[in-house]
Amino acid sequence: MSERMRFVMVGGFLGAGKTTTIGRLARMYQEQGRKVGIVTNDQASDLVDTHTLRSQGFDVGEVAGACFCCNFRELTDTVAALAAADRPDVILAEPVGSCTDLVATVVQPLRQLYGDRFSVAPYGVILKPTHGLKILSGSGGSGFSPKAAYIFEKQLQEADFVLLNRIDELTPAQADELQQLLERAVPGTPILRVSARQGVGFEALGALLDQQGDFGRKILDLDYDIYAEGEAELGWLNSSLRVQSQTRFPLDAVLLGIVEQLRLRLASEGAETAHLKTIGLWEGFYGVANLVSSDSPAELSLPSNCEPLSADVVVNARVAIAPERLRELVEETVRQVAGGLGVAVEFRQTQSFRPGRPVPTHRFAEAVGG
Ligand SMILES: Nc1nc2c(ncn2[C@@H]2O[C@H](COP(=O)(O)OP(=O)(O)OP(=O)(O)O)[C@@H](O)[C@H]2O)c(=O)[nH]1
Ligand SMILES: [Mg+2]
Repeated sequence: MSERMRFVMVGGFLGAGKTTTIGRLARMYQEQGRKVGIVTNDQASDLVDTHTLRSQGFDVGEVAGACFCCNFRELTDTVAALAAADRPDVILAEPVGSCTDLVATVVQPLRQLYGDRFSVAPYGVILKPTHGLKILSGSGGSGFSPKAAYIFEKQLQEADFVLLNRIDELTPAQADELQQLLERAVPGTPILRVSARQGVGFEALGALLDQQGDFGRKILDLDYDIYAEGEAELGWLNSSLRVQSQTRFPLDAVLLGIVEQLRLRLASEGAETAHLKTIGLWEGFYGVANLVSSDSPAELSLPSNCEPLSADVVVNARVAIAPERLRELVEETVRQVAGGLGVAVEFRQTQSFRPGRPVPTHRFAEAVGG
């Protein structure tokens, strides 16, 4: 057992593929005989990602209610709780997808305050092709305002390396175009093409993450006013509910139906989706449906293939729309989809809001090495 835990944080915009990447990395580390703990993060409680990763059998701690940078203490407490239960060799951490400045507010504080406990891996950021193409080409029409696009670009600028994800669905020409845009946006930053879904490029990713050296030092020059305003343009919603019926119903149809119907409603309001995801859970079965932009299809990314009498469902939505409107649309859609399948809905808890201004616990303007 090495004396320090390896801390691997994987960043990237909302819906870029962080949770998928972390799940795959966790399996890879386990196959190498390394014990893994995962930390998820959100501005609110009821996280689809925590359920998704726990359902895969991983030990997951959750920092809910504020991002890692603004609740740094809870990040280290959550890691300590994982370590007390069954000390991991590797901690995989997923920050909120609208967060940036993570090198100054998480990587450097871990190095400078907790260097005895953690050895921090190079910081990789995932590029989301759908919005990346529009934002990096400057062609406009990403569906997000320039302030939200600013966050997207800043996230890439602090990366030690960038992962060009979803190459399974990009043509070679599209991948080349994105690579060129990235080379212009973040010159000198290594770029690795991956498919988190299929595992393409993960051996190379593992090697990048295992590197020792002078990483995690790219402290951003960041305008916190623009950052805060960009983040606040997103409507945020986390909702947990229960669905049940007298007769068995296809859980996947509920999940996909919710995402597909919301896709149509949000499109008719001209509201760009950053990530809309829903998980359904029933007795060890689970299914997940997602939408990652207005111009991609709703997708059942993990089918549950089950027909229960009841299930717990969690919906997380991050959309450029007023949070009150987002809540109405989600509630109407869930009732409509469930009703169409003869399923009753009980909403348990819903939080919807605009993220508040980020106020980091620590911000180190001077970097130290690994
Ligand atoms: N085709 C394809 N889909 C992918 C790939 N990686 C992720 N996805 C899908 O993209 C969607 C978003 O993936 P997540 O891993 O949940 O993204 P995330 O960055 O964790 O999202 P947030 O936590 O909401 O910021 C899901 O439907 C995934 O199945 C990939 O390599 N190829
Ligand atoms: Mg995630």
